[in-house]
Amino acid sequence: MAANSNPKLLSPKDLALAIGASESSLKRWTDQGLLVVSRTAGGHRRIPLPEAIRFVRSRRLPLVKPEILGLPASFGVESDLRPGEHDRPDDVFTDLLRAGHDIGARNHLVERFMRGETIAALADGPIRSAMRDLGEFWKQGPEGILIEHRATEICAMVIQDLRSMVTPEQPRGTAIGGSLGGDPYKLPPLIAASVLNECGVHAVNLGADTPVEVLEIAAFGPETDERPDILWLNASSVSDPDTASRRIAELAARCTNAGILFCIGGREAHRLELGDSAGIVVHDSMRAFAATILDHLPEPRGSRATD
Ligand code: B12
Repeated sequence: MAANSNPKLLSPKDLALAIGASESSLKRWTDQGLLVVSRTAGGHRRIPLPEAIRFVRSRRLPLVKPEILGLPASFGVESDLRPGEHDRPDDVFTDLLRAGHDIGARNHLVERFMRGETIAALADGPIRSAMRDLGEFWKQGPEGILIEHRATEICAMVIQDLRSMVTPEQPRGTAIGGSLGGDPYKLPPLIAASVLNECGVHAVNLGADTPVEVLEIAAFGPETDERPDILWLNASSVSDPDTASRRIAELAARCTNAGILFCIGGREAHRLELGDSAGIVVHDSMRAFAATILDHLPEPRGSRATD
């Protein structure tokens, strides 16, 4: 599977401008090994965008010119809904989604991400709790369905944005996955792929409604030049638990024999009868998933995702 081999490169001057620091501070940090740089043919320092983002997050640096890092120029601008109205930041996010405030919702999550929260933590926290609350509205009719659908699309957009910031330059492994056949839920597989990226893994997301046979072809088919290291499956909606359980158990056994880590999770994963097969790891949170992945991978050369 091809990795993203061409990330955006920043000069020390670019990054210095983005965080309002001096160029000499930047050079000192690179000399101290705090910031990993590559060199141009002429010997000039260049900082891959994911490394710049890791550095800013790890030191909680302020962003004076967020657009230099590819973040929205409106980043950090206060939304219409004042956080002071709530005790819990997760409730602010729910209100932003409920109001269809896409820019505000994006800024809210991107800011928390830049302050060090992982995508896994944001998924288990504000995203999960907002979608659970907003998921009660569909029962009230079309307006509730509007809120639910719009919130799903806003979350998908923000997760894509976050994902683009953690796409690994030199992946430590490859993964493929999606939601079960008949399962319409798109956020869990998108989040799982993003969490894998955040763990340094190149991930191909096949999205909602992916029959088990399709995953099998993706991992073992004749067209597959390289087997993935990890295969993940989301089971948010299981229509025929018996058939699904049998197929999943077969695929998991095949993965185990081939040395592929098989992971499953989702709201309805508990409905599957997967037996005690040693190869099946069932997760109920993205943080637990990240822990399994990091445990499975060889130690990274640089730093790892923080929580
Ligand atoms: C958005 C939504 C939809 C959308 C989905 C759009 C899309 N393309 O994704 C649509 C409109 C299709 C839909 C349809 C339906 N829905 Co719906 N839906 C939701 C809603 C509001 C959000 C789901 C979501 O994305 N959550 C965000 C994710 C991130 O959270 P999560 O699923 O909890 O996942 C977390 C963990 O489980 C874990 N995890 C999940 N998957 C995985 C995978 C891996 C590998 C790992 C490691 C971890 C992991 O990590 C996540 C983060 O912590 C939920 C409410 C809720 N409580 O979730 C209702 C909800 C699930 N839906 C519900 C219902 C009733 C339906 C319908 C029957 C409505 C209808 N009458 O048509 C249909 C059924 C569709 C089907 N075939 O199953 C009910 C289910 C009730 C029940 N019986 O349990 C809920 C709970 C709403 C409610 N309170 O009534 N739905």
